[in-house]
Amino acid sequence: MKNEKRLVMALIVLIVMFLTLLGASGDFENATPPQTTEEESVPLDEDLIVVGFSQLGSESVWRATHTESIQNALSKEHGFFLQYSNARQKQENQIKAIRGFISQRVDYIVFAPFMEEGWETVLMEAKNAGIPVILVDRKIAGSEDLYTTFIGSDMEAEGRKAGEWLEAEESRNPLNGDESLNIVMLTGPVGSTSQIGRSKGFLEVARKHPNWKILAQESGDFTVVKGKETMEKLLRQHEDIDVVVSQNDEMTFGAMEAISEAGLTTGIYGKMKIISFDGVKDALELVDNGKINCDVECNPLQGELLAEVIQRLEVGKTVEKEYFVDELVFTKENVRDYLNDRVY
Ligand code: GZL
Repeated sequence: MKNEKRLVMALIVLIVMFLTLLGASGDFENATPPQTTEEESVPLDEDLIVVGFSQLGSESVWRATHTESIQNALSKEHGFFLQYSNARQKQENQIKAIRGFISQRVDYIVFAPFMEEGWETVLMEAKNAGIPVILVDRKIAGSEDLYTTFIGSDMEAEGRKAGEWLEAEESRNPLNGDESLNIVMLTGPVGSTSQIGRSKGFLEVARKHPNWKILAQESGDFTVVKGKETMEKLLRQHEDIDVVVSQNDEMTFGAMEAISEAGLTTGIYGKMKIISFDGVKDALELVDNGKINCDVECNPLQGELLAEVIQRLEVGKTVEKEYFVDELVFTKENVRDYLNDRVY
């Protein structure tokens, strides 16, 4: 079966190359294989497992680490041929890449869905082509039959952890009387699993505290620039913000710039408490120096687990429907135990 696949793939590549050399007119843009990190054709080596990987973008240190983790684990040395495509945070680019993988009859399709909605049609095409689909990092809405397994974070649990930290913090430093705790949330792109899960988890805890006032929930697109812009806007709209819940470290860096430029302070000894997500090294250093109060880890190192799961599928073993990576909560009390080992 795999030899047939290889021959078909090799034929596709040869036809495209031949027509390109002939200077054929017409739009082969959609026919050519998706962007790969190298321009080599798909291998004829029947032992390599061919994986098409559509990564949603390269918007954060977290995302770059996630990509690198998968590229390192699914290397030729480990028995894989990885076709990598960067969708630059556009769902239509992911759908195009997945169709490209289907036309090349890869062995597996792996993708980190930018948004939860909108995948039914293309994943039905993959299913009809008999190509297993594995989700990494984020989930999709719709039927679980559309994918074989999910490897990533429990985003709702991450949101709950953030709320539980704030509960504990408030019990350590109770507010005067019925004073309200004014909270703003910088979210990821609305409709992404990270935004949906983290918001849901945090708000579940917040609903137990009538004095917690959620003043605003606005997307900062998971980027430094947009995080700063959004925080500048919130500072203009709200005078007395006590807590900033920022759904990734990149937005936190931008928000802290805006807060500092407004002449305000953050952290253990500051005006505003900062709760962040991801736990990249630069953020953990800010936890260590007291500028960020709490950082809820989101673990991007998913490549090795992905490789293990694919190897299980290769020999016909069953796999779980979802695999959650291990994650911690970092505060000044424990961050020193992890800071030196943080490589991203
Ligand atoms: C979380 C991941 C998020 C990170 C951000 O699993 O989807 O996307 O928290 C990244 O840093 O941009």
